[in-house]
Amino acid sequence: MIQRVLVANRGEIAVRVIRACRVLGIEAVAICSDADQAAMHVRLADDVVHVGPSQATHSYLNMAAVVAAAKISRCDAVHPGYGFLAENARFAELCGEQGLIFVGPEPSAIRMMAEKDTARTVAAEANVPIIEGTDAGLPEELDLREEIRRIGLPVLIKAAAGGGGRGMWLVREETEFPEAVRRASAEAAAAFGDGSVYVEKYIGRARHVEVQVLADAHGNVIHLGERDCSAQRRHQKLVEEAPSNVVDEDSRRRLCEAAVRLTKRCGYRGAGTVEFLFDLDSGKFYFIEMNTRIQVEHPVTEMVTGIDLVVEQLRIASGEPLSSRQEDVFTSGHAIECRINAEDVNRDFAPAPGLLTEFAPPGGAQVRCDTHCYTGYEVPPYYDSMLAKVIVHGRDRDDAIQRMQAALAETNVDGVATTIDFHKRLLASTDFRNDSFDTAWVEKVLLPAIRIGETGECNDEVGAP
Ligand code: MV4
Repeated sequence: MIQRVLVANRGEIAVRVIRACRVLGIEAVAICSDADQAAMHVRLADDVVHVGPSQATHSYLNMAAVVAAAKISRCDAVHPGYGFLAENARFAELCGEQGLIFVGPEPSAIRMMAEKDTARTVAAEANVPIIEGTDAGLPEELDLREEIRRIGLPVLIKAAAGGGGRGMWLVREETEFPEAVRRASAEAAAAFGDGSVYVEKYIGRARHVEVQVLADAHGNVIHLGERDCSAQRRHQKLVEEAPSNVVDEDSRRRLCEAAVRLTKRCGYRGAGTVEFLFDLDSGKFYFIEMNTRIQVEHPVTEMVTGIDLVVEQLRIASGEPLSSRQEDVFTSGHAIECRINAEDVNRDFAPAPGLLTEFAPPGGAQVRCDTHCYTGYEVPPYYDSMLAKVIVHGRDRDDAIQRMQAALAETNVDGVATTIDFHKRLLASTDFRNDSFDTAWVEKVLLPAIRIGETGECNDEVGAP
């Protein structure tokens, strides 16, 4: 078993990983930058190593400093959390070279899924539905006119090195197409150092549905059901839930089995997430990406399955078999997570760092709050603006919504602007309550309605019940 873990992250996920270490009797060593010396993850850890100045590029993203911190503090493993170095194949490799266990998949699997065109090919090989489209290449290699006639407009041009919504271009007219591919390729080359692009049919009305998977080092792969993360703004998720009530039983089974096939095909180990678009017009689902890390929204899956995903990650990395077989995994009820960010919704969600003069998280039955914040904590301007995740579990979706409303009503954060009021509006809206929205809804419907509400031109309850 792993004895001592370097937690190569900060904020709530560092706290989350330290807690999982405690459960397993593993020692946890924190890293910190200048700005984080009084941070919660530093206080909770058994030991701490300072890795550099406040700017993440010089501290949490400094691979040599992070690996050195693990060696100096006599750790035998490194947990990367999410963000920062979590999906950096070179970092995973470096850990291995230094005799450290990287809590995550092999560098080869990280790489395979980071290249979106390769991921698409591997998915197709695993008989996982992919969106009608082309292989990747440079503009001159793509036989454009024929491909586009086959696929049908509109199409999305995607950068092979993109992902998470970066490097995508929508094309509606055939005449725009050749020039759009050249421009997309040039921009991809500038942004990612790789000009390869591929083309997919554009799915206009969809939900973002993703499947949580776990794979151990003994060839066992299971899924823990799906999450729905369709409430997003500019590819930043705001609310996530489990399960997705728009997916019927038959689609759910095929979706989850497809995720397991892809996981096996890429030789995966650890916790991972297979993302799909669920086309609301056809009722079909299609693979889009695989995330090779623990995700922000993992707690909704924990709430409905009762499985501690970070404990599972550490057990898998220690060479232990999965603690559950597929036939022993059951989901019950419905879970919702709201991300509470220090952002000013009225200023286009601009980050709002500063002193938390009050931080009162919610509590009570079936309420969980994952956070690193406390009253008197100063939110630094250098990192992600997420303060807390409020997660509730209810007997069904309506019950979960009610519990989330109660939880947010008692949450009190003062000193900085937060997204709490935004979440209250979202939970009160008819569209959300009816589960009748898509991935564009927050930007196209909810936020415009909230903005008009603020100038007094419209009732501030969006589609009031
Ligand atoms: C798409 C799409 C429509 N058609 N691909 C965005 C992030 C990346 N993972 C893939 N994304 C999309 N790919 C085709 N062929 C629409 C999106 C998309 C999206 C996907 C999931 C959640 C939110 C989204 C918001 C805008 C666009």
